[in-house]
Amino acid sequence: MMLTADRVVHTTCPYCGVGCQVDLHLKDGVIFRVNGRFDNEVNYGNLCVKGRFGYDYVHAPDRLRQPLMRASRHSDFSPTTWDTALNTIAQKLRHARDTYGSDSVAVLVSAKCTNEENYLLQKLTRALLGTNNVDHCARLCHSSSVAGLAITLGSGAMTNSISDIPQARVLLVTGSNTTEAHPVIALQMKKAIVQHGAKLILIDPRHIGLTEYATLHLRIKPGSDVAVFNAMAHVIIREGWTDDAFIAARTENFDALKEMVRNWTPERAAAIAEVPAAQIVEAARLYATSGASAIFWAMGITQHITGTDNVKVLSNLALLTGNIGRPGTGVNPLRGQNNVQGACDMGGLPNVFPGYQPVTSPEARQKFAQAWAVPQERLSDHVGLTITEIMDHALHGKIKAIFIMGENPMLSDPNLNHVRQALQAVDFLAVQDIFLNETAQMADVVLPAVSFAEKNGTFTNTERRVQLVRPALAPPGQARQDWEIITDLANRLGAEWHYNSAAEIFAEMATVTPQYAGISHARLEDGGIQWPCPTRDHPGTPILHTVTFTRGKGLFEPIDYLPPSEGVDTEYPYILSTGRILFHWHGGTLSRRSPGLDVIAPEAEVEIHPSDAGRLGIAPGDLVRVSSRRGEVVAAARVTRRSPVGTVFMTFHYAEAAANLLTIDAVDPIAKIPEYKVCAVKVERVGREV
Ligand SMILES: Nc1nc2c(c(=O)[nH]1)N[C@H]1C(S)=C(S)[C@@H](COP(=O)(O)OP(=O)(O)OC[C@H]3O[C@@H](n4cnc5c(=O)[nH]c(N)nc54)[C@H](O)[C@@H]3O)O[C@H]1N2
Ligand SMILES: Nc1nc2c(c(=O)[nH]1)N[C@H]1C(S)=C(S)[C@@H](COP(=O)(O)OP(=O)(O)OC[C@H]3O[C@@H](n4cnc5c(=O)[nH]c(N)nc54)[C@H](O)[C@@H]3O)O[C@H]1N2
Ligand code: SF4
Ligand SMILES: [Mo]
Repeated sequence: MMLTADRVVHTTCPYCGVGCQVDLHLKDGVIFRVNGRFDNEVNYGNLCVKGRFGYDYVHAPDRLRQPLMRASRHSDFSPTTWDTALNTIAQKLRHARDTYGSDSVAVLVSAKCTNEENYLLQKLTRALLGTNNVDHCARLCHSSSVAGLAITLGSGAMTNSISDIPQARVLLVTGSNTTEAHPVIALQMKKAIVQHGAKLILIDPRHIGLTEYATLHLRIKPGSDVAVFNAMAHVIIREGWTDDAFIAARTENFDALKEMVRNWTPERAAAIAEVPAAQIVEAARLYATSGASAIFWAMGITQHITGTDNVKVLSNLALLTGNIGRPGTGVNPLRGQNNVQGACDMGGLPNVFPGYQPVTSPEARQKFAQAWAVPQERLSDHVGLTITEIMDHALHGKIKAIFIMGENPMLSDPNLNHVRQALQAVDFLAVQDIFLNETAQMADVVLPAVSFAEKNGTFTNTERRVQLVRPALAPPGQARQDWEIITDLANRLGAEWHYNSAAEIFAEMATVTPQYAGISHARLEDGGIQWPCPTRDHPGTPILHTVTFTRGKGLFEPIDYLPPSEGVDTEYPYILSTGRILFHWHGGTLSRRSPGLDVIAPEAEVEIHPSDAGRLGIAPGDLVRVSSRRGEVVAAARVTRRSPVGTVFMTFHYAEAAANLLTIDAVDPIAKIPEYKVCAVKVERVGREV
């Protein structure tokens, strides 16, 4: 029987940075069907399995419905009133600020929350707590893309649009398992290849979905990217495949790059990356000579101690060949969370106000002090701490209180035993979430917020497109809008904020954020707009850097190769690589509460190559213990050629076999992103699954 909907609500998918437009079909207050919308240039009617079947979490019986508090970390949570919960948080934050100084407090904003919510929470942190200790999961994700591209081009976002992908002649996809992590973008890639004859160069250690579509797949050793891309630059210069007019007109520092890559022969890189030199030459030829080549990357590039370096060497390739600023080209970091682009744009980072205006700039501080009606001395003039630094400082007693909105470091940060100690060490931890996630379970106070389906606001997708989120349901129990909670807390910290709606918050944000200046909720009713959008009549910007770069000239950065922080040895002889599968989302808080998804991938697996499995006496389905210098987990063996010999792969989707107990907290020196993609482990068979 076909159900007829009481109501259909047009909104934005809450999972990934593609930002698919969906219609939620509601019957008796339940989302019973979800369709992709055709009236946009993001998903053209398509959705992936999460966007179509991943919504049960909204109706989950264990949604947070009332504020929770406990007397001590050893006692159980009890329900409390909003008044008591918010007064307690305000009192504890004020106490830490006034006793130990503003920089003893840290706040995590949320890439799952709206622009409006993130704008308000960073404003609270800066204007009322007086610290720049505000960060979020972008640190763990594309901080190296933002840092690397800010240096080479002047701005760190995806340069081109999703709709532009079929115009590329060559796609260079590296460190992105696009079919599983950005499935609807992968459809555009397949369209370019299958319908328009584009060629795909895939550079990735693992055999992934896109391998079937690749002209060339370089299965490089994890962590060898700089060597490979330097060698491609070497070949491009040696063979005269450079775009000399572009280099002369639009770039600087070419001679230094030329000098650096002179000795990076394909043979030298081949020895490090363990791929044939001829493949590197062929990749360079295809990329440089197509006329329109676009680069796409994600975590395989960014999550290394050389993450920023990896991004810079990719940027070098685009600048060498003039593959930027035109349709079908560009440097395209595929952003992960639904609103991680927006959370960065809103200043949810320790070094910048909204719109990437540096906290160290006196002019910027003056501007924001005026806009926020606070004395300029209140706004801290130094860069705050990153997530990874916040945890270190907590452990050493320098961070006393942490407020976390919509993030789950107890599953997503590296080296979880260290994170647990850090969160246990703080005097006060408050969490604002829609579930009692692993981090909330350690908190003193937990505030119930509402999900995307119960709220109004905007998300900014990976191609910088700002899109509306519209409410379909009433909040469960006493749960409140994230922006209302933040406003209420701000007022208990001494502010006098009077916001009546998300649209009003957006309007204030747009006055201080140049990229968003021309956008309003009213304009977005007709469809998303890509920033920069400086004025009310500006149509938005589908391609960045068409005439000049944000920094003026594009900067070549000569970079040398460095190996990963932890090499394998006789005790820990395998490389552990971690990442994602199609059906689950990060720590599983949302996707594992959606039976339609969980039933397909119910348990943690360790991908291991048949020759390694054979040597270790492991059969498919056996339980294996994976251990590193930091911890151990037990999961089922999946014997497969997907991962190369010597590398095992795990997802971090399963709390009961949390991969981040194993990962290393070594970070990139500039972006401070952890090296999730390489650490050393040992693997042992522990028995047979029952
Ligand atoms: N289903 C699903 N989709 C998601 C998410 C999710 O949890 N589940 N999360 C979202 C988020 S926040 C993000 S950031 C994105 C991430 O999207 P991806 O980065 O595509 O996801 P990962 O699984 O981390 O895949 C990284 C890829 O890098 C490769 N790789 C590993 N090491 C190296 C290396 O040293 N060099 C190179 N060149 N490649 C390497 C891996 O083999 C893998 O193919 O996905 C988003 N989409
Ligand atoms: N080993 C390993 N670890 C990794 C990675 C990896 O590749 N390997 N990738 C890293 C990357 S790229 C990322 S982005 C991080 C992701 O790390 P997290 O951001 O910590 O992961 P999520 O599980 O998405 O957490 C989101 C939280 O937001 C809550 N939430 C959802 N909607 C709302 C809302 O509307 N309001 C509020 N208040 N809360 C809400 C959810 O319940 C959940 O608790 O993980 C990182 N960790
Ligand atoms: S591709 Fe991303 S935005 Fe689109 S339906 Fe899937 S999870 Fe949602
Ligand atoms: Mo991410």
